[in-house]
Amino acid sequence: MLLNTYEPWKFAFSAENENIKENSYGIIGVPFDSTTSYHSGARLGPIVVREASFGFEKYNTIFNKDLTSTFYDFGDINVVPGNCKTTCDLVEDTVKELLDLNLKPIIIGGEHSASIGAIKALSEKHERLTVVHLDAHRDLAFEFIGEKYSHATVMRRAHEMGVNLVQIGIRSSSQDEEEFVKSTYNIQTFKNRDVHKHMDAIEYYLTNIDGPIYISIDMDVMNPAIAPSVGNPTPGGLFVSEIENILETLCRKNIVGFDVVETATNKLGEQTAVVAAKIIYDFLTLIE
Ligand SMILES: [Mn+2]
Repeated sequence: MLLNTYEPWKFAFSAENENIKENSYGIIGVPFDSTTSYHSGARLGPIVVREASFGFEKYNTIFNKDLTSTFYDFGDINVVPGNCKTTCDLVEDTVKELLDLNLKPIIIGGEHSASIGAIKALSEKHERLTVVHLDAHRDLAFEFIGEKYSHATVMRRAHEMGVNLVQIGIRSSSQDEEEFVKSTYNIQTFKNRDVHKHMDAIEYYLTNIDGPIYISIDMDVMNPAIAPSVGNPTPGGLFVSEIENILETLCRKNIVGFDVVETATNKLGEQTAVVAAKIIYDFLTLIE
């Protein structure tokens, strides 16, 4: 048990939180959606994703591999509804607790702002951190409706921390965001059509990333037919096999943190939660 968390449910295949093995992974949920601007409900993401995780077999047929990695589920953070900055700080504190235990964080959202605290903690621990960000949106606004801390400003805050960004699946952005990308040297973009047409080039690029990597997956990167219950559903989008290819490539690298955010449903068995659980399950299968 970490400070600031409680345990409503644990992800399938997670180990008991005792005799913690170093260099493994720790799951925390962030049941928060106070800056959501369209479809609300991401605060229930952690519980429905964990519930969906029990639908998978220990043997992962796609990768011909058993899920043998050790990981712990420390439950959900005691978020502060209505206060994004304080919640981001709590996520940062809790991720630092995980890092002190020599565990790498896996975060289940909750709105995308959950990533801000995690990336802050990791960017202070690791030099030359690269954030691989899968999303329909760039999330690079300096402010969103007057707020600096929001689901729509996540990657701008991360960029201010000095990280390199690789954005994959982008299909919606503002002109200001595009200008910002042009004005910087360390944001690489693979738009939605690149994923469908040039996956080899993306895999080659990811294989050659130097240094530690944080992976942030906004569920709205998926095609909305596959994952409709997200904060901002956006037509187009990735298919499950494309996520599998990207994860398989990235998991050969030095992954220091991982999040799957923006699952917004209160319905057990709803497909967005099932797909989010599968992405986490695949990640846990692929890492050693
Ligand atoms: Mn998004």
